[in-house]
Order: sequence, then C-alpha cells, then structure tokens
Amino acid sequence: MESERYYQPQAETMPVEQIRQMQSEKLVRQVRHVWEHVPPYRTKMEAAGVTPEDIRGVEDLHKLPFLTKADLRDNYPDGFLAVPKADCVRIQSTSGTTGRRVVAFYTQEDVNLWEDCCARAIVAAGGTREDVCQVSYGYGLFTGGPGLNGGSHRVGCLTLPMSSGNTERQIQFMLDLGATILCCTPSYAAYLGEALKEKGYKPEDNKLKAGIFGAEPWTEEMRRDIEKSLGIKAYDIYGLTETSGPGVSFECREQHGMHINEDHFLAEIIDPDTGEPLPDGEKGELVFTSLDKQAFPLLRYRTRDICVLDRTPCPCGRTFVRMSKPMGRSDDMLIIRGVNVFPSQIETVLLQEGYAPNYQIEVDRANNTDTLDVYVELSEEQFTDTVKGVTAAEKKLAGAIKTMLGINPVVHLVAPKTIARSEGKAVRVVDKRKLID
Ligand code: DLL
Repeated sequence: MESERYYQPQAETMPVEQIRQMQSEKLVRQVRHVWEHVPPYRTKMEAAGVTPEDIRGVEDLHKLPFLTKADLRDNYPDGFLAVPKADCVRIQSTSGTTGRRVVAFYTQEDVNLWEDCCARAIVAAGGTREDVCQVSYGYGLFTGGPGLNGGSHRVGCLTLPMSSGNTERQIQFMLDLGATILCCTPSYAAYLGEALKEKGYKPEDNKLKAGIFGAEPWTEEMRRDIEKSLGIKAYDIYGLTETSGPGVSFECREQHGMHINEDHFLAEIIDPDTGEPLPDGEKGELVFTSLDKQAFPLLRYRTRDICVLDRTPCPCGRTFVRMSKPMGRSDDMLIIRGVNVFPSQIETVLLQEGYAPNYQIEVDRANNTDTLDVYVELSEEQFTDTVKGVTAAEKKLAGAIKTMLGINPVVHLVAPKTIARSEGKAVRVVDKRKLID
C-alpha cells in the first residue's frame, strides 16, 4: 500500500503526551483570553466561582461552566466576539434560523487554521495538488462551501467552486473537467450517483476517486451505495459553525471513526442529563473547547451530538482521538437537506400565521432527497373553508415556513383532532429516515 500522507505530519502524528501538554498550555491561555474579552462567559465563570488561576491544565477543564447554543443566541450578534471587529475578516452563520442566528466571527488567522483543518481532511482522503476538487457544498453563510474551498486551495488542488444545486451543471463540470474529489452532503452525493446512472453513465465514466461527505448523519449502508454508484472511496467529515465549520474531525483511509484535530479542539464526552464527564469509550454528548480560535473562542461548548471517543491507536499513524459518527442528538434538532431545523421554528410560524400549535412534522427520504411534510390541524371555524381556500392556505403557510427555514415543505391542513396523540402528548416529529446504523 502507498505510504500514508499527512498535510501537517508533525501535528497529526504528535505523541499523545505531547498533545496533552500542548492542550494544557493552550487551554490556560485561551481561558485568560475569554475571561478578559467575553463578558457573558466571564459572568458564567464568576457564577461558578472559577477564575483563570484555577485552570492550570486539561485536568481542570471540568471546573469551567458549559456553553450552549442558547447562550450564543442570547448574546446575538456579537456578545461572544473576543477581538475588535476591525481584526475580523469574515463571518459565517448557522443555517435555517431567522432572527437570532448564531454568528461566528473569524480573524485571518482563524480562517487559516480552519482551512488547514479542511486540508488535512482532503489529504487524508488522498488529495494532492494533482487533484481536481469539486466543492458542491453550499457557499455563503453555510460553512461547507467556504471551508472545503479553502482546504482545497491549501492542498493546491484545482478547485471547482460549484456550490449546491443545478445537478446538470454539476455533472457537466465533473465530467468535462475531470473532477477527482467530490465534496458535498452524503445525500447529494447519492443523488448525483443516481442522476449519472439515469443519464447512462457508469461509475468508470467519471474520474472521481474520493468523496468528502458530511454536515448530516449518514449510515454505513449509504456509504457503500455511494461508493458503488460513483466508483469512489467515501470519507466522513464533521464540524459545526460554532467551532469554525467542517474539519473539526475527518476520516482517514481506515474509515473507522473521525480523527479530531486535537491540537485545535479539546474534546470531552459528558452525560447529557447530569453534565458529568464520562470516560473514553462511553456514549454521551460531545463537548468542544476551541484552543486557538481568537475571534470566537468557545469553552466547553455543548454540541448536542451523541458520540463515542476511541483512543486506541489508528493504523494510519495519526495520533488524534477518533470520534464515532454522531448517533443522535440530545436535543430535538433535525437536519433536513443539510439545513438545521428545530420543530419550535415551525411552531413559531404556525402561531404567526394564526394556527393553533397542533401539528406533526414528518421527515422522510425519497430518491436520496429529504422530504418535509407538515400536518397542521385546522380549528373548527377554519375547517369550514372551501377546498380552494384550503389549498391557498396550504400554499401560504408553506411559503411562510420556507421563509423561516430556507427549505420547501409540503403543508397538509387536516381536520380538527386528527393528529395522533400518544398518551395525551402530541408526537411532534416522525422521522422515517433510517440515518443511524
Ligand atoms: O454542518 C458544518 C459542516 C459542513 C460539516 C460540511 C461537515 C461538512 P452546521 O450547519 O452548524 O455545520 O451543523 C452542525 O451538523 O452538530 C451535527 O449534528 C451535524 N453534522 C455535521 N457533520 C456531520 C457528520 C456543518 N459528518 C451539525 N455526520 C452538527 C453527522 C453531522 N452529523
């Protein structure tokens, strides 16, 4: 087998004790930076009776209070900004939420580190400067496109900044320019595979060798299907806007867990109910502390992703801990067509549009594309409407939900008291996709 290649070999294969030492030093520095420049987190530390002097290394991490998405939203837009705005060169933002989105700020150095993380993922997937990298994640506020675009430049690949959508054009550029690496969501990769087949192309008709897929849950079964339909090796990549974006962790050729870039991110697993740290190997909620980020540093940020950490040595030679694929969430967030959706957002729209909050959200997958159906009960008065009136009302409500989420739902207005209640409590979400193995 070809010898393993790394983008930053010194960091990626650093002895474990050295990583821990480095994390301790960076943590002490980062806690002081946050204490001095992020008043809302300082208030949390004061409430917990912790000062920077109490944090002497990673063994003291558990003393720090947790940070949640709600903290960030409450301090919208820039309450967690830790440097002067003039030192920032970029923002990115979470998908699908209007109003109080989470806005992540970056200095140039933050962007550089983020792009390095994405470059590590591309090299781990076999990328070199000879490659043609088609980036079909969305560009804009979403981190997928900009992150992988930057990583691809750093590796020196010829980058095709396709963004998402327009499948005809994706296929044309993929074939005409000989794309060798594809970066997009796994559901879009599966969709492209089908679209190619429908056009009569076989897997060997494209030059792709690898795909870097993430931003949403996907199963091993889906991986096998994509690998077969595109004739590639499919790699997982993970990240979240709050921690920069994609590249917090990535798969190597072993395809057995994603290596967390531990020189930049300190990972913990906690019990989502008690907040107690759990030993490695136990399943719980993933919590990140960003060790280098300057503009938007986060200490003990609760991702709500349920995972397991694996510290056994990896045959690829990388010493960074591996995280499992996320196995679920400790909150009710859904990822639909790559967009993060909270049921409460849909509820907000219903109330604004004059409906009672009796609804059910049904998510499924047809032709590798997520579908979103929203069933809404009409009140007795609303129910007397004509069919024409109901259809118009469904369209109007669908439009309002689309404005809130950025994705198109199918709205079904149904008769009063027809939505199933279990034990008196409405079931808000029915997710028919089998996204977890
Ligand atoms: O999805 C960043 C990203 C872009 C990752 C491109 C990978 C590739 P957000 O939109 O903030 O950021 O959503 C973050 O998506 O907390 C997970 O629940 C989920 N997620 C991200 N990657 C994966 C993955 C981007 N590989 C949220 N597998 C996270 C499963 C994932 N879920």
